[in-house]
Amino acid sequence: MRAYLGIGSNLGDRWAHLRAAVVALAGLDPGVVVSPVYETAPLGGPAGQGSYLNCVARLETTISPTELLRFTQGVEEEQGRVRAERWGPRTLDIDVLVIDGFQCDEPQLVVPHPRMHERAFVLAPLEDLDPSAVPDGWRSTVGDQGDVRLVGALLPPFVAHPAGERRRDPQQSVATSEFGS
Ligand code: A4P
Ligand code: MG
Repeated sequence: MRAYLGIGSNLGDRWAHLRAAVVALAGLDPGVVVSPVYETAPLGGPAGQGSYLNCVARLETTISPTELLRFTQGVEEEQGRVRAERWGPRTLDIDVLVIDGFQCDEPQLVVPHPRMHERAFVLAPLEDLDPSAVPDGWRSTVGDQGDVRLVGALLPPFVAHPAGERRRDPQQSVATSEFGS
């Protein structure tokens, strides 16, 4: 199945947390594709929390939606995610936005993500990645895009293995390929 994931961080080394998320997702699909990265004003949560870095990833996987959620929650925990309060600052948040051909409305998994249509920090990178994934009219409902600023990009954390197999290379950190503030 093809899944779109929203990735956000507003605590600690935000670039490192996004990078770790993409490296982990690449373990599921070496062909994972990632949008540019946006710096975005926090929506909701406690006053005074820092701005977010947000991006969107697209991947193909054979695991189920529930297994994908469990996987992304494990990645959040690996990055030191602490769930103190809803919409509070977080090292890493990975939301399941859309899964092609799949809908679900269970407490633990609502897909498509019920708030994505009103969030420029989701729709701007999603449209960069795949305009066809944004239903007609959604962008116009977001209104002012001023709280969303393009700041950089993560490049794929993979190198071709000599035997032709693609695998993770810890020496080839995506940090070397990033730009942004
Ligand atoms: N859950 C249900 N559906 C999903 C889904 N599609 N993807 C459940 C992921 N999780 C889903 O999530 C709470 C519960 O939602 C989980 O138990 C899961 O089973 P959480 O990650 O523990 O808590 P949360 O993220 O604080 O809550 P929530 O409601 O998911 O918040 P949102 O809607 O993700 O908003 N501002 C900016 N600028 N950028 C951001 O990225 N993110 C949020 C979080 C708020 N403000 C933001 C940003
Ligand atoms: Mg979340």
